[in-house]
Amino acid sequence: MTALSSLDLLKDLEDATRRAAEHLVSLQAPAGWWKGELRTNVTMDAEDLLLRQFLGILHEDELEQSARWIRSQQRSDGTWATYPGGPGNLSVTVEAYVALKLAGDDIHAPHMCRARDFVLESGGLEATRVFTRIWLALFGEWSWNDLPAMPPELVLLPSWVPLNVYDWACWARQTVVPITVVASLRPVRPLPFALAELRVGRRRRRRPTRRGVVPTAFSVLDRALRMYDKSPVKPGRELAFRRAAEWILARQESDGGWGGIQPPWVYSILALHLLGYSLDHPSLAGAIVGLEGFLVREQTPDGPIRRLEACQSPVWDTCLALTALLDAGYPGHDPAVSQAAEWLLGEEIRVPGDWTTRRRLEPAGWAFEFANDLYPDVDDTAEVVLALRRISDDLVPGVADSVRRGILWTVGMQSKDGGWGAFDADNTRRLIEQLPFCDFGAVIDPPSADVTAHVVEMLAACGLTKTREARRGIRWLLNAQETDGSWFGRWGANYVYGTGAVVPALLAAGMPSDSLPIRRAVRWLRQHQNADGGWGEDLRSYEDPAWAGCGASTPSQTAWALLALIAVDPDSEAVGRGIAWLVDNQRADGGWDEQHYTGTGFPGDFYISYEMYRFVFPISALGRYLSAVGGATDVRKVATAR
Ligand code: R04
Repeated sequence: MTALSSLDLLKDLEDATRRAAEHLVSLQAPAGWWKGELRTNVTMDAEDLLLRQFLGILHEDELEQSARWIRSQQRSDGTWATYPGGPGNLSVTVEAYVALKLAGDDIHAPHMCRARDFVLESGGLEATRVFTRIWLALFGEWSWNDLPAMPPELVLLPSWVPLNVYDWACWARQTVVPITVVASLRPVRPLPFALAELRVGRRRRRRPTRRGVVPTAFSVLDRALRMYDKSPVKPGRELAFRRAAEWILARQESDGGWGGIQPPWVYSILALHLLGYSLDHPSLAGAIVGLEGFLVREQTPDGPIRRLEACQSPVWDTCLALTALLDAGYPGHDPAVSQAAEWLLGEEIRVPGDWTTRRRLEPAGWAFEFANDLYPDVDDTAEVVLALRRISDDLVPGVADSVRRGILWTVGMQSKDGGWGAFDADNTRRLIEQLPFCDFGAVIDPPSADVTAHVVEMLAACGLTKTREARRGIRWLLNAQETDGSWFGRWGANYVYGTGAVVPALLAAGMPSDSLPIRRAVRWLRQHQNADGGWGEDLRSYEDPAWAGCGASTPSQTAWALLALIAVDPDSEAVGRGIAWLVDNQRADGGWDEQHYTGTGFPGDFYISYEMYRFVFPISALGRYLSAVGGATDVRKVATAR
């Protein structure tokens, strides 16, 4: 007997699923896409103000509205964090403090004193990350001499030389090229104030000093490069600047940005400006105007606020929403479904990008954002194919061809070890991580369990389980299972995300549900089900193993665990309690609330809240559960309960 065997409960469940799907459809844009807000942390807003201040284009109302948002995100202990409920973060707090000081906040006001106390207690400006100190250097509050060497000649290295830009993850590559230009031009434009009150007067290492051959060699190299920087004659530097400018300009996208993400966008603007491009130059003007598209504006009782998205997720949100509606039984001819499919077809990428450095393939696939044609990614492509393959080519002509091209591209992007990274193949050279410059975030893009699982699930769904590529992917996944039975989540939090991705993939690929890897994974998931029936995993799990699988229940994480357990045994008691959690925590309008961030940008350093996760994954879980237990096959037809 399951918790939901009675007819009444089944009806409630069908009703909940229908209301959730209708709520999701109500959020669809007329053009067919979905896009939830992507939230990160206030460094986005602080850096936006600092960029505008540096360029001399900061308007009073922008300053006031961003400052209002930044103030609203400060916690009672005076700190800002990289995610709600997370520990105070020194670099985020310093950037927020500087932005508020720029907005005119009195440094003797209680909120500024509390922030400053935390900064000083945590090692002051001297202990912030390299990116923060670059911003300070731009305003003369940090010496360019006291930053790691970042020579622009980097862009001249051919792709077989270690440390060349194609050894860097695409997001780091697009950030580091413009930064080398900025850091070698060493501009200083003083703020109307100093930041002496944030200094402790001595350097404290952020990370323990690294020992060994490579760190020693790199610190020697760093010193040599800094001496070169000081020498009056630098042959090659002009060529490097020219090449860097060409490299940057060639990668500007139609929305005016770079890679669809804030850091390359902001540093490319700075680099072009410092290389002498005027703010009216079409590239620069387009870049600055384009940033407006990433602004979220909101009216609050305290007045209007503006905040900046680090990135926008329309393709990702749309393929997940499409899958959710299909899981709830929406047919291909439903307008919400067909419009989403048609929009996705139009987003297919048919031009080569930086991924061609490592793989010669016919251009295909999908990127995450509206405009990021040079960086399609494997994760989006796998999820788009998983959704589109369920749409008949008669209904949406062209689907079959796009799906076929997407599969070929994805298969071609497999890394040598059998797994898949997000944006590149074989982007695994750990050497870069040891550079003194690299003290923040992931700088390489090696295969991960979550991306590899999505690809394996896609190959299985397309009948390609028996291919050599799929078999190697499966073997990679089995190898990556943790000793406790879970899988690590690179792009979602955390082991619940990884395990929730891998289990359905392995089952789709024919792994028996009573095989050892699946039984171990199921046991791990059951062990981490909360007493309330849901699942949650705090982002602290990335730094403290005690938090693995533990945290307050959230809709998206509950759904991830359920997607795995439903695929194994929909009649289990754990599934019944998880489904009940989703139903009990649904809002009257059919949606769910989610305070916690459940997306991962960089483990340990950068986290993301995807607004749509709380809506799409519960619908998939409810829909798949319904069809597994013999409920409605098309929830649109379910009558309103009671
Ligand atoms: C959820 C899985 C789909 N896919 C994840 C891709 C997400 C988009 O990729 C990125 C988003 C990012 N944001 N910010 C950064 C970033 C990088 C991504 C970022 C980049 C450089 C620096 C700091 C932040 F790759 Br420095 C929002 C696989």
